[in-house]
Amino acid sequence: VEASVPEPQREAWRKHSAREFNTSDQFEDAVVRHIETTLARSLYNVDESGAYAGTALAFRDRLVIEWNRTQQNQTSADQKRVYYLSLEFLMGRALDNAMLNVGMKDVARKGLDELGFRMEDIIDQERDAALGNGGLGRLAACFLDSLATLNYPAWGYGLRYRYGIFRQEIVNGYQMEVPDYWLEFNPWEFPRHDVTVDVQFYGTIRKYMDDSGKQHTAWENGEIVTAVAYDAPIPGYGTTTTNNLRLWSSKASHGEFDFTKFNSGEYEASVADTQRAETISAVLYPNDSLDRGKELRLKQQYFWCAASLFDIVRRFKKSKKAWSDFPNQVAIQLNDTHPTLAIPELLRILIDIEGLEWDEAWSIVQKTFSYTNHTVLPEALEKWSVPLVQNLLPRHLQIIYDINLQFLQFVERNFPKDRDMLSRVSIIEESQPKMVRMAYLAVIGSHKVNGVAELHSDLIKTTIFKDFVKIHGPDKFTNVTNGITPRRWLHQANFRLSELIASKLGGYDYLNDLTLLHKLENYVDDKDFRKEFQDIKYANKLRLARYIKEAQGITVNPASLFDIQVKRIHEYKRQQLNIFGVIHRYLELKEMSPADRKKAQPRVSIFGGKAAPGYWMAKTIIHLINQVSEVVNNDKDIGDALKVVFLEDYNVSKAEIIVPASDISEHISTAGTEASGTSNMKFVLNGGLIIGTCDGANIEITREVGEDNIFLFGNLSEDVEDLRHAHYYSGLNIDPSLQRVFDEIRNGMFGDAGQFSSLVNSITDHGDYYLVSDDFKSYVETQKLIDEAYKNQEEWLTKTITVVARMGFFSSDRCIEEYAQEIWNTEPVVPPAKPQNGA
Ligand code: OX2
Repeated sequence: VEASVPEPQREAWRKHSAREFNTSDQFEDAVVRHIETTLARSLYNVDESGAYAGTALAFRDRLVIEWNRTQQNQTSADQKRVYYLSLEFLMGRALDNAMLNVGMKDVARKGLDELGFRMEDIIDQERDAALGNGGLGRLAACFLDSLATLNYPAWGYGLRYRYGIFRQEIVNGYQMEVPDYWLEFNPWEFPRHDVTVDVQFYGTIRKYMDDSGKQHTAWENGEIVTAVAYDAPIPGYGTTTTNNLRLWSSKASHGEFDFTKFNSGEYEASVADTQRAETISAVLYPNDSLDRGKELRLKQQYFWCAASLFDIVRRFKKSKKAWSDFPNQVAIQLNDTHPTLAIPELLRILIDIEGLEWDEAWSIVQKTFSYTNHTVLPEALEKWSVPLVQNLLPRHLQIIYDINLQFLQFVERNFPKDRDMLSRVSIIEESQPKMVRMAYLAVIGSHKVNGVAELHSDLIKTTIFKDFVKIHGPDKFTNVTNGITPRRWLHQANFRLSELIASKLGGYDYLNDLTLLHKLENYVDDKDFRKEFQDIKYANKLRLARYIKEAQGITVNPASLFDIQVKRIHEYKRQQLNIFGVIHRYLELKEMSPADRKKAQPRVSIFGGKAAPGYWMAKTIIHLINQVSEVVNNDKDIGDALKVVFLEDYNVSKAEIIVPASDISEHISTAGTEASGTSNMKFVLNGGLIIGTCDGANIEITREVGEDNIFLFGNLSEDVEDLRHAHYYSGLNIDPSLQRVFDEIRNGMFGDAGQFSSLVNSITDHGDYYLVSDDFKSYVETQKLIDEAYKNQEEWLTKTITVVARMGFFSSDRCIEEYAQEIWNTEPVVPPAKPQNGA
């Protein structure tokens, strides 16, 4: 560690070193001091937002102390670091998490109470950090929590979007997008104006020879944009390890505006440059599992990869180690193909700037990178047009061509008989225009490629990467089934349940070793335990019911069966199957006698999720759900038998209220389309059962909890292709009950039928790609089984306790251990002991 203060003065530093609060009294000191000095407010004008700010700043101080210590300690430990490159980090709120991770929530609650505030109201003041779309971004956030908790030296690298995912408003049943300006007050980030990187775009290539006759390539005359680092501390649970999340913000390289231009009268041009530069990190692309091929997106990707790589290389070079040591010091995980440009970028740095030969550079690159694939959906596999890359990143395109040449020569030597192989596996697709296939580049440039659940990891080996298994051998491909952090998704979201579990397991150790949950099975017959478990579920449903009333104005009975589907709206996730099922239920209820209707199991169908702004079919599905909600909820015949709710603006903090309140949650994607899913794990961990297809992690959840404790239905992934083929050649078999649903929609039961024709026709006339008609019957039958099962509350309770006890496998801690051992080859760093003087 480089020293800056000479030894004789260090004693003074140690004496005055910042101190952490430990008691509620010290906590109050810190809060009041921040409110009075940092915020310049006082007891005469402090509201809840002020109290939130004071509390956040008090905890921030604590985190910063641990963070500095962790970073120093990790640097001197000199071990391999992990860098998790992700264009999305869906962090949600930080305060509650910080309080629980450092174990000071009770202290803070007491302090806030003494200062005149309620903890829950203060927590509620914080805005979500919503720098992600869905599962991929939330997985990155869970991984950061686990990496810190397990004491791995790890950094996240991403973009600091000025606008995160849009806020969703429902107006007349339609989704409207409103910008999410989340940075107004963000106490969790630290601008590092001294940590900047100049990133180049466009420009030209010059080849030249040095005095010794060696060939060089220079990339010159481009446009420069500056990346500024913003750091956020990531505290581990029950450890002092506090890792770093570094997000890059873009700004013009000449500062606020270009004085030369300004002075020569080109005021507007000077401002326009600034804006163009700042646009790069301005907005998160709101597409989940969809690639749109837009230049600004490619700019974002390169800007972030170049800044991160420069930073990583700069850190490595300080160690003065040989380049061959680079992969022993650095592991870079590519979260999907979004950061794939990091591969040619590292080659460019090593060859063009550091002067390494190709072979040595390439070997370093392959040992450094590994790649996680999250989808087999063709529309989500990134491809960039060659002319676009050529213009924006001319040197990288050359390098990509060089990689491809070497690779194809290797393939040709090894598979001389398979003549089509070369065009199938080429990084360059020979289309009009030519395209760069990013997933192939990611596979070729990495030493390991993983899928995110067993079925998915098998599927990538037999579909999109089939040829690469032959070429590189099967060992390059592996599986790491996704997981979730039990800290946020149980301890924080469902504190009473966490407390109950701790009371039986003898403490909170299970939060660091989720497999300990299995001991709960000893209590399935324990009367008091059962009662408390059931009461907690009811209280969580009551909390959600209150929220539904407050947010949507709909009254729901918490004694009803709560059936929840919250996730991005996508045809493959099949919210349309769910809402058609709801309509079917409604029609059946309408036909019943009032006496029979009274006997029917009351249900609340709850939906939530955003549609990509340009995805019309998804928006139509949202509209249909809202129209059905309108009709059903206002039908006097129906009453409590059925309620339909669309919860506006689903996000992480709302998930923390929704997830603990489910009886049933829906994970009903067409088999083979959902790579894993992670909310399925969250719901079960909180004592909800699943209705689901044999897809993604549902399969492994079934294996763990037992077939009797999950409601599976629908066709299997191996049959999907044949069914699609049959639709095409022999037409569909539409079940009469589904036909009825379509008839009523077409007759205008839910408003103007024209609004929904594209949705219905996609099934009846356009091949039903997602197999809604094939799975409808078994879906509806399975829902009936659920109604029946729910009537026996004692058996239901036994199931829900049993599944919680069997969820130990799905902790993101387990994922991180697998990545560390199988992919990164890294070890934890023992956190430093706390200094004795209380500082
Ligand atoms: C999602 C997948 O759709 C989901 O199944 C998975 O659980 C999650 O990633 C985390 O692995 N964009 N989002 C995803 O894939 C892509 C592409």
